[in-house]
Amino acid sequence: MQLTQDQIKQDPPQDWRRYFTFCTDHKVIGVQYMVTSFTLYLVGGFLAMLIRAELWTPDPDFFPDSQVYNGVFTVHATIMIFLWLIPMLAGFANFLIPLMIGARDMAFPRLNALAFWLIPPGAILLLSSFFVGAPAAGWTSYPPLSLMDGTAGQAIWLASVILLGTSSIMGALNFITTIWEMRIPSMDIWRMPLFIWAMFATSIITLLATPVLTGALVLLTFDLLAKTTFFNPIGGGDPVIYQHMFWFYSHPAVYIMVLPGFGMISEILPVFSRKPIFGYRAIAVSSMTIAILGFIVWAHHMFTSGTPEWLRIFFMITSMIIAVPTGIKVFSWVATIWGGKLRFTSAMLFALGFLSVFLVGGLSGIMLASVPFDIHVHDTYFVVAHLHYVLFGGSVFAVYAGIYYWFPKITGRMLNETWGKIHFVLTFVGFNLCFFPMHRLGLMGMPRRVAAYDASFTDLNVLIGIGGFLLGVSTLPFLANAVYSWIGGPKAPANPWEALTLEWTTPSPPPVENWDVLPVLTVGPYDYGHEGRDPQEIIRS
Ligand code: HEM
Ligand SMILES: [Cu+2]
Repeated sequence: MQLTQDQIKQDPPQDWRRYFTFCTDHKVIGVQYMVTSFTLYLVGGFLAMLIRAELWTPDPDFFPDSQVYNGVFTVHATIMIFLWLIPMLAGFANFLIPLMIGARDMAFPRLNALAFWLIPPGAILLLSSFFVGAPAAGWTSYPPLSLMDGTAGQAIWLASVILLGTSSIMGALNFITTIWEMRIPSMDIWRMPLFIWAMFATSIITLLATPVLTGALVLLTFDLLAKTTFFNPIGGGDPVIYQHMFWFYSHPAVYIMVLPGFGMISEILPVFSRKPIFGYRAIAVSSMTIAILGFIVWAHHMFTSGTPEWLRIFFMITSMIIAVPTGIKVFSWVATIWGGKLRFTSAMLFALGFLSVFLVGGLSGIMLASVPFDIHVHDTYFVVAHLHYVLFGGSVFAVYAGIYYWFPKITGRMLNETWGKIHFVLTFVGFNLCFFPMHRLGLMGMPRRVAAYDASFTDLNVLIGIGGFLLGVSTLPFLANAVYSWIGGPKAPANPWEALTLEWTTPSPPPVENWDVLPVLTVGPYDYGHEGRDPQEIIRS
């Protein structure tokens, strides 16, 4: 069929202006996601500084109105989950999936652009809630608390999260279809890079779990605005049903936030160890196992919600079992670096940092999975310590590792390694100083989500505050490095780290449609150190 002039698309602008358009190039969309979500990370981080300022002293003096404090931590958490980690990882997925599987774009480019363009309105909505009284019921938004006061802020929160959930469902559809249908013919599933396996598992979770959250939030919206009583006990509703629906999404969602990070770590460790990944199939299969098991552990968040004994035992056992596939990964990563020729680049440092701190979060997770222990520390700072060890120590460290690793491919420029290392040290020290003492604070009995606390907790809170502010400062060298390098850093070659996955076979940054001639798969993704296969060997011979 002959295309009419109207149907032939106008060439989109090729300079920076394309980032502000409804562009369908997966690489542009990837960068749009990453830059937007990083900006929101700074906003969420600023709110975290406000939280630490309030908790510097036992009295509610920084925010004399504690409801404002409640709004600050609610919006902080909502941003960190729905506007920073989930979209940031979607950004990596967008940029990398087609490049790693030898495709020219995503399966549904326009749906892809639409998914991104739902994020800015979601963000603006959420932040605008501060003008009408921010939502104050926590990121979990449990009824009846969320139905009590501050209707406008709560309604805005609901609209925003429903919008963002819709965006991630669209993204997941695209990722699954692209991975399944668009690999170059020579790439069977056992030659897919592990990041691709991880994104496949993640997208299945997103597709199955997010609609349940949306359902719960729509019903909550009715309760809030139309005064129905699905969850409101005053009219005979059941608030615990909301908790089940919420956690049916939100436990799997922790894997939505960490599986892509696992995938990135599996790419980075072999490159900087010059060794094949240990246990490729075990890592791939464990991602799928986590995706399945992740759906039968949710009620471990509800051990104190009056759940019957048999149910608690069931969820305690399944929660402990999920540590097995996670442990398989950690074991494989350690075995990968064991005896390798390690190169301590910034990406590698963040990957190793990830390994050490994520392990702590995994262990406190197993502790929390035990019903008697959880009843003791539920809703204390111990939980806050655990979730930051897995979400910051896990996901954020992995995101930084990924940024240092793929920045040359994305921007065509190298980041400064010295500043990268300074960034790593500040982050690692600040992180542990901020979040490790929270374990102790929780065991001592300090409740989470409060602006005022008993004076006996002051010393630890000051220490945590210092760590928190250090963590805030640690972002600055990164920010300066990223901006400066993007504008004027040294030009990046196609394959600066001598890696074997397909994204490194095209120039940095890759051209529109990725390759002039599609690459041919000649080596496996992790064939490092094999005679004649490792690019380093090839260069030497
Ligand atoms: C070994 C695996 C894990 C187990 C057994 C586990 C167990 C638990 C349990 C039982 C709680 C509830 C604590 C309470 O409220 O009393 C919890 C909270 C939490 N976990 Fe994990 N966890 C694990 C891994 C993870 C991972 C990988 C992430 C994220 C990447 C994560 C993120 C969270 C979050 C965000 C919360 C707090 C939820 C809230 O109340 O806001 N966990 N975990
Ligand atoms: Cu959970």
